[in-house]
Amino acid sequence: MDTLFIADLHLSEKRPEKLALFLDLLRGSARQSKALYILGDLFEHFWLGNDDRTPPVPKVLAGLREFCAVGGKLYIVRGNRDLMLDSGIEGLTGGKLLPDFSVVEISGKRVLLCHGDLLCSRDVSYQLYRKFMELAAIRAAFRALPYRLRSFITSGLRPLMRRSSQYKSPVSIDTDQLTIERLLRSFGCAELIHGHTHRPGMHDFLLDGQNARRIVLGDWYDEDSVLLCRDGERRLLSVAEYSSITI
Ligand SMILES: [Mn+2]
Repeated sequence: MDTLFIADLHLSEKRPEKLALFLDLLRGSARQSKALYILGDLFEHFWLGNDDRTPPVPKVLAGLREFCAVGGKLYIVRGNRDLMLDSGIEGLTGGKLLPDFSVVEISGKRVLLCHGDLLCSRDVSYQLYRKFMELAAIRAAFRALPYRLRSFITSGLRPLMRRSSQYKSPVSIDTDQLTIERLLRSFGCAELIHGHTHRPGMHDFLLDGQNARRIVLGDWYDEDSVLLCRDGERRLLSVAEYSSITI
């Protein structure tokens, strides 16, 4: 049976076609899968908390709830846009929130999953920002703010981060191979699936003399990338391609 992976959907009312495509996927071909994994950055905006009702959040939550209610297995990993996600998302969707690094077994193989931002270890300022946002006191303080203030703060974060990344070299914001190898070793995996960089691809390399593979999911801005895992097979497909082979 198929296991599906998606990431970086960046769903927004500004791209109604991608929103509709995702809701169709949940109502249609994704139901044929054993499990659906969303590896972060489901929404374009920063997640405000469990009371986040920024459009298209209500529609998307309803779609995920329906998917789970009919027996779909949903797993969510936090991305940099959904750093404020917590276990409350489980009650809102019926899915399960996974740790930032999680190991799943696919056809007997241990596969490491993550969003991908933590692999970009050379981006020191981002990693510092992320550590700061993870502090329990900061998270509690953010949650305690009124909804409108949280919305105001996070809408200011985006242009700020865009501006700061303009001054970073492409190498410094890409994934770091040594970090990847260290993580694969420590989790006892030879395969990694992640998103975040928006550069879909499959990268084969040797890890301590053994074949290893890193699969990068694409985003849903211009494309709509789905990774299909069927037994030992891995295919990066568009939603239309995936749907056509599940019929
Ligand atoms: Mn990301």
